[in-house]
Amino acid sequence: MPLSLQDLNPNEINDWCPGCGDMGILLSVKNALIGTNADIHKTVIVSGIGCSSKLPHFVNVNGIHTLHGRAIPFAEGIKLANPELTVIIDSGDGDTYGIGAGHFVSAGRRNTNIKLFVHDNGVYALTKGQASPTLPEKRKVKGIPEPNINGALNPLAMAIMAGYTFVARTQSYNVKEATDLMIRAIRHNGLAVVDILQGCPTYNPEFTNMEWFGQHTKPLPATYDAIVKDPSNVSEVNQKKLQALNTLLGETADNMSTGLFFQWENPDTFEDRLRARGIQPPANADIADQNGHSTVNMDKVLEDLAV
Ligand SMILES: Cc1ncc(C[n+]2csc(CCOP(=O)(O)OP(=O)(O)O)c2C)c(N)n1
Ligand code: SF4
Ligand SMILES: [Mg+2]
Repeated sequence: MPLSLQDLNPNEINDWCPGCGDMGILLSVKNALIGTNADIHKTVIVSGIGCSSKLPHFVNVNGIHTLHGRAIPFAEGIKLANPELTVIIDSGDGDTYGIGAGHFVSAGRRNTNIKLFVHDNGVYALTKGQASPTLPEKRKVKGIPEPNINGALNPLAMAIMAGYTFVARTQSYNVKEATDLMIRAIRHNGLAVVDILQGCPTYNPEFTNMEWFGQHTKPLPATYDAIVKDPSNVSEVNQKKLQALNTLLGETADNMSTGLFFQWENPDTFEDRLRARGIQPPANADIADQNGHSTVNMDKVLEDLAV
């Protein structure tokens, strides 16, 4: 039986504020799972802490709501333990680009086949709307007494530089585009990030509503070709990265593009690198013989760990 919305959240339960963009993202995630014909027993959604990070509770797949800023290492561990799983992270901009920034950058060096869907609302919403790392300088939101004194990070330019092999942006109220990019990210063999500009009507109502996104974002031109055709051609890879960086760095906070900026089906994932060293995923290891007797030798495990 094909997967349906009914299978993924029969009661449509969530506890976000009315109009919250997280609901559009939730619908897009569910659509993307249906669109990729996901096996709900082999799908895991990982999150950190924040309003956005509640998402795993609202989808009927395996889920883990971890620590603030730590979704990426949990997700990497899950994927390496059992590469058969589809591992998706749903976390906030604060969680991913603030407290989790070190993990965000380091993940690029590994290219583990996991997917980051970042709910980018410009604020730490769960803790009452302080400025997040993507809130532009001089922008005033409800949770800060004066306009933002810090400049904003450019997370997708950071992702390109760090080594992410699929880099895209969309917005929470464009469920069609978000679903499409999520499906492509899930099908991509490698580390993918989709930054999702997200409406927070409670703490950032002025700059994250449907009308504002409609006026200040536009799809990348149809002529923009994000995909590396020959994965082994370093100069093509670099040319496509430069194209993405030029586009991202040429944007302003009031004029942003949505769509796929860069994709490189780099065959060298972190799973491949471990396999090349003869390291097998623990989930594939034999743990018992035909009679059900344990074959695990703890002495050997402890010996391997000794320094
Ligand atoms: C180690 C740690 N520091 C701080 C907090 C408090 N805290 C909880 S959620 C959050 C910010 C969440 O912001 P974001 O990731 O953007 O998610 P949003 O609520 O906007 O969806 C903070 C600072 C915490 N839970 N743990
Ligand atoms: S505070 Fe903002 S992000 Fe959190 S549930 Fe409400 S609208 Fe959504
Ligand atoms: Mg946020």
